Amino acid sequence: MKLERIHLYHLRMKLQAPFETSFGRIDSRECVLVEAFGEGLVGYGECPADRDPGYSYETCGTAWHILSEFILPEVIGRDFGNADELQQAMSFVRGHQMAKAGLEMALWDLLGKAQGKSLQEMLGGGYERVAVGVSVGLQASPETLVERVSGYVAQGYARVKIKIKPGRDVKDAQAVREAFPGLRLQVDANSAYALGGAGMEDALHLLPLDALNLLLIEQPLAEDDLWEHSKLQKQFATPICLDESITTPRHARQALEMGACRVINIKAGRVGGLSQALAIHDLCQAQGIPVWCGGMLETGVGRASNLALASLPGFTLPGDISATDRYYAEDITQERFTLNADSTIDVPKGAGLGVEINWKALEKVILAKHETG
Ligand code: OSB
Ligand code: MG
Repeated sequence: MKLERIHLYHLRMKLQAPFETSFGRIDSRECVLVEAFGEGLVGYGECPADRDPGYSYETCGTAWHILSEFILPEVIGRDFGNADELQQAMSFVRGHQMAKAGLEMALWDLLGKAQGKSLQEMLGGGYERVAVGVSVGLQASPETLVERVSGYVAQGYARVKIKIKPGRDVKDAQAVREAFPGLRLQVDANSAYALGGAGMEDALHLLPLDALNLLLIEQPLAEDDLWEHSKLQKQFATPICLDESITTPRHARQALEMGACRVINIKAGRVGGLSQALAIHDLCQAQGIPVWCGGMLETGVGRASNLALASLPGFTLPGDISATDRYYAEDITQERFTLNADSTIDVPKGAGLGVEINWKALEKVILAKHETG
C-alpha cells in the first residue's frame, strides 16, 4: 500500500460528562485523527494523546509535531505491505508511541479495505462480540460514586472500574463493594501513589483492598516504573495490572520476568500500534497472563480498533470499551456502538476498521488541519 497523501486533524470533542482521574479532570477530549490516502482508498487512524501530558508525556501537540515534522516526510510516497514495514520506517523516532500508533491504524484500515478484510480478520480475532466494562471517574463522594455505578449497572455493565487516588481509595472501593457484592470490580490509580516520591509506602495504604475481591489494581506506582511494582505485587494477593508502565513488548517481557504484574492492560496507542499490541498479546498468552483492552475515551475510529483487538483469544478480561453513549452525544463515525444485554459489544465486520466517517459531525470538532503529500 503506497501512502500517497496524509492529512492530520486535531479534534476536540465534548464528553457527555466530565471525566476525573488522579491526573486531572476533563470536560472534553482531544485527539489527532490521521487520514491516509493510497491506491484510490482512504484509511483512518486515531492517535489517542490528549491535550495535557497527565497520562503520558505525549499530547496532541507532540504527536502533531512528531508526525508532521519527522514521520510523514519519511513515509510519504513509500509502499508498505504490512505494519511491521511501517514500524521499521518509523524506528528512527524514539518513543512517541501514540503518534506512531495513529498512523499504523490508518495503514491497517487501508490494507483491510484493499484486501476486503476486517481488522479482526487481519489480527486473527475470533469472537463476534467482546466482553466490556465501564471506567468510572472520581466522584464528589463515595455516595455519589455508588449512585453513578448504580446507573451503569442498570444499563447492563457487568464489570466496573473505579478511579482512585490517595485519600479517595479504600473507602470508595468499600462503598461500591458493599452496594454490589457480586460485581466484577477493579480500581485504577493512574500512578497516583508515586507522587512526592513516597511510592511504596503510600501504596501500602491500599492493602485493605485485598479483602474486597477485586479483579485487579491498576497502575498504583510511577508511569515509568517496573521494579517498585515488582516489590509491591509481592505484598498484595490481588493482581497488580500495569497500564502506563508497559510501552513496548520488551517492557512487557521484563515486567513478567520480574513479577511486576499479573495482568496487563493493552492499549495499542500506548505501545506504538496494533502490531505491538499483538506482540504483547502473544507474549502474555504464551505465559498464561490475562490481558484486557484499555481505553482512552476514543472516538468511533479508535473504538472500532479496540473492539477488533479485544476479540483476540488472550483478552480474557472485559475491556474498557463502553457504548458510544457513555462518551459522546455525537461521534465522528456513522456507526454508534451499543451495549448488548450480556455486557458485550459487537465487533465491526466491514473491511478495515469497518466504520465510516460522519463528515458533518467531524467538521464541527476540527481545531486544526495539516496536509502532507
Ligand atoms: O488509565 O485507563 C486509563 C482514559 C484516559 C486515559 C487513561 C485511562 C482512561 C480510562 C477510560 O480509564 C477508559 C475508557 O472508557 O476509554
Ligand atoms: Mg489505566
